Amino acid sequence: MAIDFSERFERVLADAKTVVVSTGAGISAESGVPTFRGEDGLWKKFRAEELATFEAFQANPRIVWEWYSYRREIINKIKPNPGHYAVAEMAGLFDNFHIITQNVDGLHKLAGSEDVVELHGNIKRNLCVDCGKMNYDEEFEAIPPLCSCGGRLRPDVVWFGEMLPAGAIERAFKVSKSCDLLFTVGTSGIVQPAASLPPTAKQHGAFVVEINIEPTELTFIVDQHFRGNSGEILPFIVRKIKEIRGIKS
Ligand code: BV8
Ligand code: ZN
Repeated sequence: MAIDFSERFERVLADAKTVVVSTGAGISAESGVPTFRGEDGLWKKFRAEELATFEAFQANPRIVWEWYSYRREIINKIKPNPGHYAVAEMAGLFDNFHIITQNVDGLHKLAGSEDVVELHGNIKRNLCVDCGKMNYDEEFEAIPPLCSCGGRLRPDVVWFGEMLPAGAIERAFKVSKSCDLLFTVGTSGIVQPAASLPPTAKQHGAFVVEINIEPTELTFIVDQHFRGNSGEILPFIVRKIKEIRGIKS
């Protein structure tokens, strides 16, 4: 694969101290996780408003749970792809490195990334809507499952109209404002407030790189857009960083 690095990008790769990687569903696409808006996008079969909202859960807990069980089944069978591993390796190449993800599939951690900011929660965790206790069961007798307190369990993900975990979004904006380089990978840049991270980094002087198979809502603000699969481009960029910094593989 040949991708051209602008001179400025090469200089940024050489000098950057603080780097942020912000990922969306596209980085997991090559692992077999359906994205939300692509050809096989989840939203194609289901509408977000119908399913990923607390109101939908209240009105149709069974349908919402069946949708999440369907996604959990897919996610439990798949593995990280070279893009996730490249991001995990990148962490060791810079002084300060932060991974922020909109994904709820846990694949960054599975690929070895320790410190992952999960803006929208994690599909493998369940939460009791009554007592707030976390539950990590995978199998349940009844759908929707109940907590030991009798309360209803919900997936521990952030639904539309819900606040993001306070610490997570604060940290995401803090590092986006102070980084030298931000990669936005595999996200259509539609869902807020996650979609504001790349523009925020740009406004604060960072070099912003987009990796996507098509242009997005963010393409017009980035400094460099790489068109293609993140599973191919990210390992290529890691090799380039090592070459520029004289790091042996
Ligand atoms: C909040 C968890 C406030 C659940 C998710 C009008 C204007 C602006 C904002 C709003 C508005 N109306 C409502 C809002 C707010 C709303 C929002 O942004 N709506 C959108 C639809 C406009 N946001 C919220 O509600 C958020 N909360 O704002 O609270 C508040 C304030 C006060 C008090 C109370 C509340 C909460 C949003 C979180 C929703 N939860 N997920 C679950 O997963 O089930 S969102 C879910 O969809 C994902 O987490 C992710 O964030 C989003 C999907 O986006 P992407 O990850 O970008 O995926 P997508 O499929 O779109 O794109 C994939 C990309 O990958 C594509 O570009 C494709 O080309 C690319 N790709 C594919 N393959 C590859 C690839 N790239 C590289 N390589 C490949 N191989
Ligand atoms: Zn409970």
